Amino acid sequence: MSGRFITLEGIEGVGKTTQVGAVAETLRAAGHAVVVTREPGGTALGERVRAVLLDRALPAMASMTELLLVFAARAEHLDKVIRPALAAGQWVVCDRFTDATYAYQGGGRGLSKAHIERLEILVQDGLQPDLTLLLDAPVEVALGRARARGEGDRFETERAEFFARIRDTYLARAAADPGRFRIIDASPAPEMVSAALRRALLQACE
Ligand code: Z5A
Repeated sequence: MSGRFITLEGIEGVGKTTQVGAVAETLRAAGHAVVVTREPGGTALGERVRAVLLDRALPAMASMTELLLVFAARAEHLDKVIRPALAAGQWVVCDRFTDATYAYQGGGRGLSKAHIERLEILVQDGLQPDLTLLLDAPVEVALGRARARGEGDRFETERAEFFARIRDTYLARAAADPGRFRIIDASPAPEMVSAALRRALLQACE
C-alpha cells in the first residue's frame, strides 16, 4: 500500500512550523502512520546542506549554486526518507518541497522556470505531492512575525519585495493547479488556522 505525500508551503513567518504538528495530529487521529519532515533537510546530509543555505556568514552565493544545493538535499531526502515512507504506506508531511524552489529560486532569485523543471524531472522522476497546503498572509504580516523572533538567516535578511515575488509565485502555482493546492488564510490566530487546515485536510483526504 502506498502512503500520501502532503506538503506545507508559504512565505517565511506565515506559520508552517507552528502548524505542522496540527496537520500530523489530524492525520494520526484519522488512523494514518505519519512521518513529519522538512526541506531543506530531513536527512543528516540534508540538514548540513540546510545549514550552508541559511548561513549568513557565507559570502553571497550564486543563485544557481543555491538551486543545485536545494535539489541535492532533495535527492537525498527522496531516497532516504520520502520514497521509503510512502512505499511502507506512511503519510509524509513535509514543511516545504519543490513549490518552494519555484517560489524562492524562481520568483525570488529570478532563475528560469525551465532550469527548475529540468531538475525536478531529474530528481523527482514524476513524484509530486498529493496535496499542498499553502498558508497565505500578506508579506508585512508574515515578515512581522518572523522578524519579531530576532536576527534572521540568509533568506530572512532579504527585502519585502523579494517575499512579495515569492508570494505571487506561490499564488500563481496554486491557481494553475487547484486540484493539488488548498490556500489557507494564515492571518488569523493559530487555533483558527489549525481549524481551517483540519477542514481542508479532512475534505481532501476523505
Ligand atoms: N528554501 C528555498 O529557498 N528553496 C527551497 O526549495 C526550499 C527552501 C525547500 C528554510 O528556512 C529556507 O529555505 C526558507 C526558504 C528556503 N527561507 N526563508 N525564508 P526556514 O525553514 O527557517 O524558513 P521558514 O520555512 O520560512 O520558517 P519560518 O521563518 O520559521 O516560518 P514559518 O515556519 O512559516 O513560521 P513559524 O515559525 O511557524 O511562525 C513564525 C512566528 O510567528 C513564530 O514566532 C510563531 O509563534 C508566530 N506565529 C505563527 N502562527 C501565528 C499566527 N497565526 N498568529 C500569530 N503569530 C503566529
